[in-house]
Amino acid sequence: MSALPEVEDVVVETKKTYCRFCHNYCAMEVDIVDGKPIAVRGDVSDPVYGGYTCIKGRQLVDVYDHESRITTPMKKLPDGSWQEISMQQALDEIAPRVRRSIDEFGPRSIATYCGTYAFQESAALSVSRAFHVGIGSDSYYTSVTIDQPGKAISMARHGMWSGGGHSFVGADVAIIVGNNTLISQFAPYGGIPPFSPTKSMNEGIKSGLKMIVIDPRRTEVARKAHIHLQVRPAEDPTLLSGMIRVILEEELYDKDFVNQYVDGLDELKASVADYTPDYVANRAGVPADLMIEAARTFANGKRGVASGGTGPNMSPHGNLTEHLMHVLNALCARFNKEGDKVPNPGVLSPVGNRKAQVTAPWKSYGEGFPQSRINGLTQIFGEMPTAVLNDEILEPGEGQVKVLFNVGGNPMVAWPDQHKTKRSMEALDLLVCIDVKMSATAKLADYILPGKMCLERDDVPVLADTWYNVPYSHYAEAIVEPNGDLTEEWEFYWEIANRIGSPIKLTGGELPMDEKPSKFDVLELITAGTKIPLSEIREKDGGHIFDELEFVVEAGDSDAKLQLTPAGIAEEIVEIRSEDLTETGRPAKDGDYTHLLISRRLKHVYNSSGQQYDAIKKKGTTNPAYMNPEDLAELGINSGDLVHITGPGGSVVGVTQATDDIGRGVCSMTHAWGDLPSNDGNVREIGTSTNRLMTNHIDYDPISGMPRQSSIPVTIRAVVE
Ligand SMILES: Nc1nc2c(c(=O)[nH]1)N[C@H]1C(S)=C(S)[C@@H](COP(=O)(O)OP(=O)(O)OC[C@H]3O[C@@H](n4cnc5c(=O)[nH]c(N)nc54)[C@H](O)[C@@H]3O)O[C@H]1N2
Ligand SMILES: Nc1nc2c(c(=O)[nH]1)N[C@H]1C(S)=C(S)[C@@H](COP(=O)(O)OP(=O)(O)OC[C@H]3O[C@@H](n4cnc5c(=O)[nH]c(N)nc54)[C@H](O)[C@@H]3O)O[C@H]1N2
Ligand code: SF4
Ligand SMILES: [Mo]
Repeated sequence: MSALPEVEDVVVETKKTYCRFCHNYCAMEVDIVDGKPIAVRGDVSDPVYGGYTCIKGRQLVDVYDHESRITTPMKKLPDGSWQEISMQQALDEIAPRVRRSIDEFGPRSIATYCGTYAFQESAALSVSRAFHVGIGSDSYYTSVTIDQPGKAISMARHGMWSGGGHSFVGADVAIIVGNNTLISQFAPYGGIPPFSPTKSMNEGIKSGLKMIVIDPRRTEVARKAHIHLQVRPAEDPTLLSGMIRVILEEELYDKDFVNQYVDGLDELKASVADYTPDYVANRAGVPADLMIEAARTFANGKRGVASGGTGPNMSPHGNLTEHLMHVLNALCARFNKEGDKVPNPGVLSPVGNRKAQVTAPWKSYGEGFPQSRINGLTQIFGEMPTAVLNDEILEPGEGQVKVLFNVGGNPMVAWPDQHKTKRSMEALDLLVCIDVKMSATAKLADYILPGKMCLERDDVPVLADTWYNVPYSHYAEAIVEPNGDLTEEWEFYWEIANRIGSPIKLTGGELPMDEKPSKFDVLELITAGTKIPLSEIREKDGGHIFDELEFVVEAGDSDAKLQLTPAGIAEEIVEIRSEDLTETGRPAKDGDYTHLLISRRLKHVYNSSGQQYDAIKKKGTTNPAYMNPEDLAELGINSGDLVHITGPGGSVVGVTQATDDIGRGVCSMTHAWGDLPSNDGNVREIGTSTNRLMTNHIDYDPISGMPRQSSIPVTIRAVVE
């Protein structure tokens, strides 16, 4: 069992937990000696994960005590050097500065940005949000608004089927738009189950599932597809409009369902009328007959789902693309009907009925919501748009952000417009980073507070609760000793709230302020009213399926309808169709560029996390600029040579890597690598950030403010070395 030789007085304990390196939360067993982890492996007895782990998760021992780990709070001195201080001192110094900023500039001067690691600490989001409500600050930001905000925006505009949608498991057809679950382990809304993507895909295909993948890259998932539509980047709205037109023209949709539950059919028909197969083929770069076959295959299936990932959300018209996936699902009635079993009603979600009816659309942004001062934007689903947080920091006047808590995020490499991010981080009165290493952003901080890593804290998978296909949950207790003077993310907010006398109110009640609550107590307040009490989940040793949660869709009693063409949608579809195209079929408005740079994920790292570990370094120390071999030949360079990549916002140097899985004129590159722009010289050792390529003031989404984080028009030239 143990990685250590049998030595008499070494006591090895083995405990169950789950990995939180990424949001896939694989169940694990950890060998522990003297409160420290010495070995980790997948928990083969877990009913969902069955022992699966990836290279990232297998580094948790290194994560615990790697030399790069910050284990003591650090304070930046006026001369730019760092001083190690205690956590108590750091909190005692930060709190009065927060108080002063609120008093002098108003509560909105205090902002939080929750990055990816705030999502892994299961109390961080609820407590940080409640802290902001407590101090009366709307300046609450997360990475969701620079990720796939189109999902929530489009669902709110379209409405929702209360009985839930079909899932990938049991489907005979699936459309997957720009989502590469085999690498990202991510597909929360109807895509390939991220917990067992290979198994689910193979089992599905064996029983007749036809996958239709829409992606400019022949991805790991696309290689398994029945049809791969290798779309030109950013042309999903065109392609999906064309497919919808086929389904409507050939009357392949579910007429009974549409008559009873759906509004806007005629307007939709009119708006897609000009998306003829030839037009779509020319513009989206997809053979017309293959596009038609894909539309027919989807519509003729009995169970299925259309869903998407980050690629299309980060390309222009991302909200529309998400909407058109809803349209496909609505037209083909891809929903659980009355009497159908709901595979996972959610273990940690509040008890609620599932009915065969539409939940009417709701407002999630716009008039009546807190206004951003930038680009006419507003809060969306309770969050300010991260794409303009830099401007909220730089723009003087009432509401200017002066203090930023960066919780498990790395704005310097992850936010669009890297040059502006640098200016804004430097303009802040106070930047506090909760991180585990000296990230590009942490270098600019006033205080770095070391966070606990996953094995050092209690967590429960609140985030993934409804992503499972079965009612599964797992309470992980802290199983090793904290390796330093650390804080949990929620704890930081409690400490500050406590010092400035502000409340933190959670679903189940207010956090006590006289004495710090335990993590379990905090999680209980967050998950109050759930189907299975938290204590029951904690009692299980490891992950557990709560089979007793049987939910069946009940009869509906509402006459609400799903909206195919909510305000603005038909106009947007028509407007795209009216754009001038160049001879090669691409929109003329984008001007001259040589390539469209699309985003992607790499298996061995998680955004800007993981790059420092030895085993991961062996997989590569840069984020390659993947290009078609013919493009490299035209530039007169070989795979591995350097290129200048220049976009509307700036220029980076990338290391090329030849690949056949993208066509000519496309460059596929992952985003959050590299360091501050001043440390650019060694791209082969640290990579670079594609977020320097764009600015956030052109080509941005009118609702989320997101500029093109994928399908970025760039010009690529060889570097003469
Ligand atoms: N061009 C382009 N831009 C993108 C994207 C893209 O595809 N293309 N993707 C977008 C998406 S989807 C996202 S989610 C964002 C990501 O945006 P961010 O979340 O801001 O970026 P990350 O690189 O994930 O930052 C994670 C930080 O958490 C730190 N960390 C690691 N472990 C821990 C821990 O245990 N505790 C704490 N407190 N911190 C820890 C890491 O050192 C790192 O500094 O980027 C977005 N930006
Ligand atoms: N190993 C690993 N796992 C991760 C991450 C990581 O960095 N590493 N990051 C995590 C994060 S923060 C997130 S949000 C998820 C994201 O999970 P996914 O959405 O699955 O992310 P990607 O693997 O980048 O897949 C996006 C796909 O979109 C395609 N694409 C790009 N532009 C377009 C376009 O215009 N149209 C279409 N149709 N496709 C396009 C790309 O080729 C790519 O295959 O992954 C998470 N999981
Ligand atoms: S990093 Fe790997 S092992 Fe850890 S949760 Fe994600 S997929 Fe699982
Ligand atoms: Mo993300």
